[in-house]
Amino acid sequence: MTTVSKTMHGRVAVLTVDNPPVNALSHSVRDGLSSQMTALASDDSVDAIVIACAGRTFIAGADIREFGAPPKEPHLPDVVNQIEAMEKPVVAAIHGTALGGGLEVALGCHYRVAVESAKVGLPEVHLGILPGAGGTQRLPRIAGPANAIDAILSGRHVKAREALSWGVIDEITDGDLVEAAIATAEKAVGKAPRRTGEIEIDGEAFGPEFFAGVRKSVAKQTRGYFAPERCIQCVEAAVSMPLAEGLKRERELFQECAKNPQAKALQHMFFAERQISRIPGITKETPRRDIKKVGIIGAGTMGGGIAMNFANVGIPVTILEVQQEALDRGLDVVRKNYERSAAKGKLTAEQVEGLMGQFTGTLSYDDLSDCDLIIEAVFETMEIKKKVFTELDRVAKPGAILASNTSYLDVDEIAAITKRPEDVLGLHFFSPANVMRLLEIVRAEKTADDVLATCVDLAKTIRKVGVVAGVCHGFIGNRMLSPYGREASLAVIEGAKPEEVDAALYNFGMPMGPMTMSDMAGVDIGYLNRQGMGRENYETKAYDWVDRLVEAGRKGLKVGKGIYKYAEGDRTPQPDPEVMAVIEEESAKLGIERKPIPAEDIVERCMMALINEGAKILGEGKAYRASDIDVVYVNGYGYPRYRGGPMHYADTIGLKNVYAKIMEFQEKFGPRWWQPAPLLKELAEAGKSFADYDRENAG
Ligand code: 3H9
Repeated sequence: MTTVSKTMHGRVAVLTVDNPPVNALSHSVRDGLSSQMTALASDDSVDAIVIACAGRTFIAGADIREFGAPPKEPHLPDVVNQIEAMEKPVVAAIHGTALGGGLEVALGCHYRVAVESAKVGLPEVHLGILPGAGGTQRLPRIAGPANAIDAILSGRHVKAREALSWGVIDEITDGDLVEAAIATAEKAVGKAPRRTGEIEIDGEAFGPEFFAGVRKSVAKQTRGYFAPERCIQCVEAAVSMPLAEGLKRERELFQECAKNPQAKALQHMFFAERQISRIPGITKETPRRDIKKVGIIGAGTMGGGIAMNFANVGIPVTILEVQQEALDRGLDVVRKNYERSAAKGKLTAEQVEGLMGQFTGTLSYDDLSDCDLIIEAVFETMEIKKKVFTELDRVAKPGAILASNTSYLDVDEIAAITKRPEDVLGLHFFSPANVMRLLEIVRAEKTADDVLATCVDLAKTIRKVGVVAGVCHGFIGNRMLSPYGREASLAVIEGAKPEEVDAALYNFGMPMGPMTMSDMAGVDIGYLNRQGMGRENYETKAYDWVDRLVEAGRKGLKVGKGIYKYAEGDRTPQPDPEVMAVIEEESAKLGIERKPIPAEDIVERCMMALINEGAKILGEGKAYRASDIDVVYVNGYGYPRYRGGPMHYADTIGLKNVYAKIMEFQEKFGPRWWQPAPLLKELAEAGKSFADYDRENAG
């Protein structure tokens, strides 16, 4: 298939790349560009060349689907070098996004013309690699090392105006893009070639201190990641070496990144996040309902946060509370959140007022009668939820979608209280709801397809990562959190200190350990949950020590002490000998001889517990794909993205080994909590992976 075609416009050849959906640099595109360049170089009827793209975007990068396959010539770095070396002017005509290899091709061109809405960027770092076709050498030359390092490390999409100010774009046109590019090409004919790679960098200001500063500024957000440090080294090379040597260094470092397992994990996440909206039974043709107005029940932290998501995208919200005071307080918190953004320069005072103008407060259910979607975010008991849904059933207009933000409760039972269970589903937001990207969309037994389809689309509209889950206790995320927390807590009673457990999991890559997380969420929440469960339904050994702390008033960070203690106004957890005394007493009571537990053992137990529960969820059909579970854990629980989520991590260990480990734990710790998921056993015995399972069940 020809993906690069040529048309003549006077003496300018326009090459059009047409490789849907995003004009990725698949082999045929590289080959097409390269052979066209070779032919055009010696074609006397051609004075100049324009590279443009058909469809929605300029080239969005290398073809990620080709990664891992044996590379085929021509290689992209050679194609870019070939374009740059042309004696005839070459102009890139950019619309949509010129990303990764796409920007590298554009930087190989001698001029770049763009439309106002275009964006450019080098997002390779998000895929665990680095710009490997000269991007790390050419961008610092044209935009300066500081702008380049910002773009390469953040991977952000830089707007055309900003790129113009960096010199990356030469001209923004509001007319016809290709015509503007042709005009630029014609003007350049006869002038000396203008090659990005020949620009000299004034290295004076970019010595070791500059790079030390860069490393320091990104240390926190890049902790554990392999590629960012290599990106920095590439830009160091750009500053200190001639182009050819810099390109060689870039190649070596690119290969190092590509070989690192993180690249595979991050690329898995890229595709996993694009799979989530593929839902069995839902197609493009499935009707959608119009969501023009949203109602929220509850103006607490959760309700307010949820409401902000809709206001942010211009959907008006009515918030309901039982008392005026609570309503005022809730709206005030929302305002303060926006004002904080304004103080950081992210919003203007006018925008804050505009956003607040999207909110209407009410104390009456009747005011929700014109809402297309109503989400309740009230106290987490079935009794209260049922009361709310009975009211909603009374006031909501026909066709309104009714959603519960429950984190654990049975959505089928909630739906059954209404006369319209087909309109009911769960929309489980994560706290803080205006910040966290994850949204679990809980498909109840009777949820109508158009309700589900509407909410899957809506998740994208409000910029969430919406993953569909089935009804079960805790859905995907919280259900998996439970055995993870149990193993962490058992490690403490068996001999590890809370800070050792936290350090082990933090070093694995979690943003914080489970003990710190408990303190932050409030240790009393788990306590209350257990009180409601009955001692026979959970592992008392794991939690009696925690419950003693709660009973002694240690409810967590909010009261300045929990599993850790906290200095006034300081959120840093500090180990507390009083807590250790309680733990040691509880261990003694249980007849446990406390022994140190190596960090790897702590991590292994917690991870195996997560994976096994994930496999149960998958086997029961409560998640459609193993990769959906990965998306939940990475976006909702801070699981290190560079490990690709717990299910991908399991694949990297090998399911045979995972299964063997779980059987070993069964032997060692007893069968009560260590029953391998039937699906895990089946896959392990068949020598398959979760990725195989996803592939085989994709349809
Ligand atoms: C690179 O360039 C390396 C070089 O430096 C060096 C090499 C030596 N390849 O996101 P969407 C698919 S690394 C293959 O839903 P949007 C995507 O899977 C690359 N496929 O659309 C989806 O397929 P499906 C650096 C790709 O409008 C469909 O296109 N570039 C690629 O929301 C639509 O995608 C990047 O990292 C690709 N490169 O957003 C850019 N990109 O329909 C990655 C997309 O079957 N891409 N697909 O699910 C993006 O950021 C967004 O896709 C983009 C469009 C902003 C372009």
